[in-house]
Amino acid sequence: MNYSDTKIVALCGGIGGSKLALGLNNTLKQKNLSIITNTGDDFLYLGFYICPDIDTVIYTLAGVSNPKTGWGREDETWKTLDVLKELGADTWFKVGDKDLALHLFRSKETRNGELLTTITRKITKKFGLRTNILPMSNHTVQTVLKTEDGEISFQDYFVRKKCKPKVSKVIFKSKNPVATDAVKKALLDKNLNGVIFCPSNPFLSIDPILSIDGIRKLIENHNQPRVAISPIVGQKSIKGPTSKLMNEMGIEVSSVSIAKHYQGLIDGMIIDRSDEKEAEKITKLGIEVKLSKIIVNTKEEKMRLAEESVNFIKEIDS
Ligand code: FO1
Repeated sequence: MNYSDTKIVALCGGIGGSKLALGLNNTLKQKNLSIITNTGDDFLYLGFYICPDIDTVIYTLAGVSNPKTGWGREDETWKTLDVLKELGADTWFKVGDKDLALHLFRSKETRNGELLTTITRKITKKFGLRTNILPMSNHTVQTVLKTEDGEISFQDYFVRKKCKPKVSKVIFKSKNPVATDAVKKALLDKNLNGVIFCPSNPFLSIDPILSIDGIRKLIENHNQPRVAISPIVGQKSIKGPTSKLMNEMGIEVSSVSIAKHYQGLIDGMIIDRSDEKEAEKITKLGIEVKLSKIIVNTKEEKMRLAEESVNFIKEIDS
């Protein structure tokens, strides 16, 4: 199929979602792909402004990400962190030297009064990408987990506490954040073919994006097909703590639960072939189902899943 005129908006978190984002980036014309990225994980660490999901998407698409961790950069050195440790700083969050340069740049630009959207555009271009990587908001939205140990901010939960505390609820703290002009423009584009929900954690990575009223409404009322790729195969998450979190919040771990979670926001869902038995229940929710192999590791598999997602959008549209 020819994808040269296909325009897509994708919603994406970090490592899991960026695999599909990479496939889309290699399938479509970069300028025709907009990736609305979660910023609920952003935080200030040792004075640096860190946006892990934006950076993971940029590094992945630019081909410079660390293949072992999925976050940070390949061929990294850790001299600054070592010295910070010697100075007695609490270095629980591993920031390499090259990665640090990006955080320094973003922190400086922020102090100069630039918006996160503008800073991200500058960084994206410097990494040789024409893709529209769009922070979900220019305002602070903080993902906080209500746990047995009290309220914990996202990175404290995810990295410092290794996702161990039992979670009862996920909340997004913000002062009425609004959708950015760039996000609105991407979603309102008359030539847009559809919206893709990457297989990121729905509760920790996609919900923060949807917590912004303007974005949720634009997706809810969209007249082009919206398709999600399930982050669950069988009773397990493909990546990260999705299934642990679902169990703790009393949600059955299955693609059907993900479909229910996104009901009203999506027209179609791609689930793993091994979950074929779930298809009927999802169809009954008014959501079309496509079966595929959704665990993707190689570049070819990521492109194949990206093509299937776009083809699914075109099938729903026809
Ligand atoms: N994740 C970890 O598990 N440990 C780390 O020390 C760590 C450092 C880090 C530095 C920069 C960056 O952009 C991401 C980093 N991550 C680390 C990943 C990050 O915490 C998560 O991937 C996301 O926030 C969840 O999507």
